[in-house]
Amino acid sequence: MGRPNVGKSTFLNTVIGSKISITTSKPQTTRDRILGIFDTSDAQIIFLDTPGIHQAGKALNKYMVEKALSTLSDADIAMVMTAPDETVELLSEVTAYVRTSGKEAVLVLNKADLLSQEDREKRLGALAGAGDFRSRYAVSSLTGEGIGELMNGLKNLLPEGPRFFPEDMITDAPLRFLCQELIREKVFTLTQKEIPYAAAVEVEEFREGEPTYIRAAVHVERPSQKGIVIGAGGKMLKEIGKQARMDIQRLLGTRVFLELFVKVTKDWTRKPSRLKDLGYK
Ligand SMILES: Nc1nc2c(ncn2[C@@H]2O[C@H](COP(=O)(O)OP(=O)(O)OP(=O)(O)O)[C@@H](O)[C@H]2O)c(=O)[nH]1
Ligand SMILES: [Mg+2]
Repeated sequence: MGRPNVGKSTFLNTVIGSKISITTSKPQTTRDRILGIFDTSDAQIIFLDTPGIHQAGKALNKYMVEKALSTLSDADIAMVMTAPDETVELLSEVTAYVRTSGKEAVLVLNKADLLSQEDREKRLGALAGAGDFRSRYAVSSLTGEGIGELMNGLKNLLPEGPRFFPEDMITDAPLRFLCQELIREKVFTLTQKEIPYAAAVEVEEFREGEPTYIRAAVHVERPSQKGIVIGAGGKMLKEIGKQARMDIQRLLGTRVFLELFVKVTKDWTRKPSRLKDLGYK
């Protein structure tokens, strides 16, 4: 759990050792719960990545925050993630929900690589004032620093029980969903202003093979946005497709033929029924 952009999804990918959750430098990237399975000889820890907690106006944003909260209610421990530039006030928006849930919480200051050793302790000490934490850690999801210590701490807090998933499984997300997210990641990074927040991706056809054939639609809210996503002479859509295809090939281990379209689904971020149609349910 945490505010947008603190590095929750980057952390998940680092711990799992594979890109299962998309990450960008823009806030509100993650829109769903993404499950990652960490498995070692003596423990299996299921990490649940969530959308960042924020003040939600539109139906899509409400969906995201509700997703984060319903995921919290499924968890044994709330791992509250923060970053050096956060304040106690911002973090309190997250810890208020954690308190209501009654879950045990640990505080994780991510992006510790941006701070000196001395400043890490100071920031952790100050931010810990936002909640009631069993323990606190400073980590870097980019360098991996501090993550071993955190994992040991989590192991000690978790209840004993059998493995929930097979040892070699890393996520419960279907390939189709992962491909859709990789395409969305490219839309998010390559477009600007309101476009990333007005876009959803829907895989319409997925035929595994050599090459794997994927046809996907990028949904935007208005005709003017469609033009931007396509770009002059189709340049933008081509670049989105090129970058997504490379990531999808890596994921699937096959060559990929990716066909992308742009569709206008008027005001989909504001209409709960449209959200459902686009897979946010
Ligand atoms: N320096 C540094 N940057 C990081 C670290 N972890 C993540 N980042 C960067 O922070 C940005 C946000 O990362 P995400 O993993 O997408 O953040 P998030 O918390 O999942 O964001 P939302 O999905 O929007 O809630 C990206 O540009 C990452 O590269 C870290 O440990 N150190
Ligand atoms: Mg994320």
